Amino acid sequence: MSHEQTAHATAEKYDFAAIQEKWLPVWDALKPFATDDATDERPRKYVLDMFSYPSGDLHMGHAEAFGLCDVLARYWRQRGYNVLHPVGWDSFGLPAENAAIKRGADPRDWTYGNIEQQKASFRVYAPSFDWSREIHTSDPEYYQWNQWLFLKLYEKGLAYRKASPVNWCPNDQTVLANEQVVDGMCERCGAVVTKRNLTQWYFRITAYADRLVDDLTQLEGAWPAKVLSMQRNWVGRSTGADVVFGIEGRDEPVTVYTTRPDTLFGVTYMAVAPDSALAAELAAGATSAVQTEFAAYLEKTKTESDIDRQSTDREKTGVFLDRYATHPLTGDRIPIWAADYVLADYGHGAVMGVPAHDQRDLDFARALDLPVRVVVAPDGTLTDVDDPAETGTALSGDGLLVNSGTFDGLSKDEAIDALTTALGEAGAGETATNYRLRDWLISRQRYWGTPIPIIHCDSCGEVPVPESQLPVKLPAAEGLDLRPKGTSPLGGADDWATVDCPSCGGSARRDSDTMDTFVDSSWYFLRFLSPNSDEVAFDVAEAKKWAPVDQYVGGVEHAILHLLYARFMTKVLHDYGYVDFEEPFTALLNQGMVLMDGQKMSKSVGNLVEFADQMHSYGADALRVTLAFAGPPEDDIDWADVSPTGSTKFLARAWRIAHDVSSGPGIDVSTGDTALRKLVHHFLADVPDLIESYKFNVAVARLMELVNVTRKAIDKGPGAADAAVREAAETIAVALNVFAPYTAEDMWELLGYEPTVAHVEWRQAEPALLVEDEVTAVVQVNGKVRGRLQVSPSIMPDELERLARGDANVQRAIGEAEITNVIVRAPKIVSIATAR
Ligand code: ANZ
Ligand code: ZN
Repeated sequence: MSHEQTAHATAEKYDFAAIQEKWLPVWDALKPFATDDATDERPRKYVLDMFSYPSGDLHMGHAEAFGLCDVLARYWRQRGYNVLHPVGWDSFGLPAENAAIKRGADPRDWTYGNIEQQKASFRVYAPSFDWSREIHTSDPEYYQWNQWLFLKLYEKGLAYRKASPVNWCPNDQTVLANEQVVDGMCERCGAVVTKRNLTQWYFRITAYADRLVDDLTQLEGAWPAKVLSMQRNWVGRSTGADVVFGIEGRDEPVTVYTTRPDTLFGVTYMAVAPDSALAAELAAGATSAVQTEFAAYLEKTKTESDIDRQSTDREKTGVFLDRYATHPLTGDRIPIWAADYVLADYGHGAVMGVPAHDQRDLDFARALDLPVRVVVAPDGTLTDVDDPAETGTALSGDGLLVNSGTFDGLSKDEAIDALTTALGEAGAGETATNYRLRDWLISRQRYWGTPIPIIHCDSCGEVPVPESQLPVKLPAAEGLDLRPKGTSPLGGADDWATVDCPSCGGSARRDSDTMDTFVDSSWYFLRFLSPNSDEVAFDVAEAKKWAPVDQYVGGVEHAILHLLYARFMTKVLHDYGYVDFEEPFTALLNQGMVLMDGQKMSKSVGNLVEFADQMHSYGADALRVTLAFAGPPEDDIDWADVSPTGSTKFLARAWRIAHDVSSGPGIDVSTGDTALRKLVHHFLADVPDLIESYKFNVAVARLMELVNVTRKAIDKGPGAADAAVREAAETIAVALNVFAPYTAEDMWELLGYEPTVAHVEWRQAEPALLVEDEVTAVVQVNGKVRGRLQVSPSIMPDELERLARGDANVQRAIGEAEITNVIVRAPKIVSIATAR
């Protein structure tokens, strides 16, 4: 038997299930990731996964997100930081309610049952959570602080109620925020979304629009560029001008918003949103025939979503209102139309129609036979212009002004300034900024959410529930009709809804709406800092210590909504003086998705990979290593392309090394084999950068290399007793802790130490061991040695040639002669031939 065979035959078998069973109770007792030591002086880091929704057991998406985030949490601990890595559940929301309706159960039972299941799975998967900080948003201990926050916003006029047309899902029978309407359909159920006029609660996020855009510069480089641009686009800030048009037969003028005041001379009509107050008023002043036509058009418009109305491949329609505006500079008569492509709640709900230069306007003008007037010509002359009226393509590009009186010849940018100034002088306009962002609609007519802490009193109106009376607890679900019907189920809980007015003592009713669950998740990262406080939402001093979140990890599906709301709430809390920062998440990693056979996993497609099955077959460590090794974390992972079996083999190899090491702890490592030590110390030096730049897959590859070389050192020499082998094995155990905590812990024990390896600090690389060996490269010119260079053995040919040509002796030898040939054999020889 060879030496190699002996070693293997005597090694025990790597048994992931036994290792898991062995360490779980030890960790339960040890609570290695608790962060309750107030005297801990180490620098802090707050590492957070996006909030988990308890929709069932954990799935592969959770495995990836939580596995990768845990790499960072465990890593930073080993770098000497006091790391806060909490976990909680975003446990209010429609799915619980819908499931409860389907099964006639209480949403509570469904929700808390799922939480228990996910907790049990998390325990085994073993992210390094501080379990003592667990929170559930559906606990009154949590949601009372949503109510408190609501009152804070209310106090500042940032929470308010108004009647307006809102997105309505006829299937879920509930309102939806703009963000929850995707391509005109309900994000949750896919039903076509319609509009309803309802009185709803809003948070005035538009008051923060500028800061929500401007502060993105703080996140440049630390958040994915794509997310930054999605945030920017969602706020949709544009600048242009407000232009005031007089209206014949009306005292008040009408203001329109345009991004192109330079096209003012090209206006051939004005269009107003049919569902605006202005349209109704203008129509009311027209003939009865117009009124009838308008009324029918308005009814039709009301059934259309904003997306439909703005869709470019839809025939444009409108109703001429038989009214006229007056052009602010030329005095021309401008016909006024009602057109559904104009939205009531953007800008001023009215546009100046410039068909020659705006495609929507051109489509409208062509459909309704209105004139098209070119006022910006690419070459500054009308002669070569393709007439948009004929081509059907608007001229939206740059050019010089024509047909524009004294402004002719100006460039687009010059004209924007000049016309805005002229309008200002005429008292008919000024520079204006507009935002696509709307206020955040937060009320829902559903049961399973935070009750809005407002009481409606006939004499006093809206009365906030006094803070001392919080929480306003949800009434029991039993006996309530939870089915969606357009009014909140809470209204049916009469005992609950009927209260004395806190202000006059008279009989009053509670607001029966509940809050959008995005309110819950807009500040939860602060609750983790004082999860059990019944005095405050979060302790300001704790927030000073821990917040903002240093590293946030989650899916790109939250690139807009959740992040925008959390950023908004942070700014509100900042302005209140509760936190001293304005951005909640300093760095963001968006992990990709776990696919199967190139597709999103789903039961209906039949390609579902179950987390529980994978855990059963391979265990937590192999799963975590597989996910980390699969590729850059931002990319999607196709489960068909990865090999958990390969990961298991790697882990077994690593584990056996610890088993084979025959020296004891504390051996003088400086006596170890130099070649192996160099590899270990290069590893120690390089891997931190790899992990900090999210190159987890490369870090795992380096770990695999280290395991292979160490195995060779054991089997082929210098042997299992060499000090470098122990140093390598310990390094593997410590590094493996970030990817495969069970295997690492077991190795650590085999190496003669106490748990837990998770607390062992990353070792410093010794600079002396990082110095690369050098070799001498010879440079010949026409066969004679003219230079010698000290270079790295792994130097690339290009680099070697560059160094050779730069050498002073070599240059002297070449002189003015022309180089005819260069042969490079890296790292040893460069041979240069010249014409003589
Ligand atoms: C005239 C014009 C000429 C326009 C031109 C554009 C190009 P953004 O960039 O998205 O902010 N608009 C203004 N209010 C509107 C409303 N309520 N519904 C639909 N469209 C509206 O869009 C600003 C432009 O959208 C404005 O500039 C206006 O059309 C249109 F060559 O005015 B523009
Ligand atoms: Zn009252």
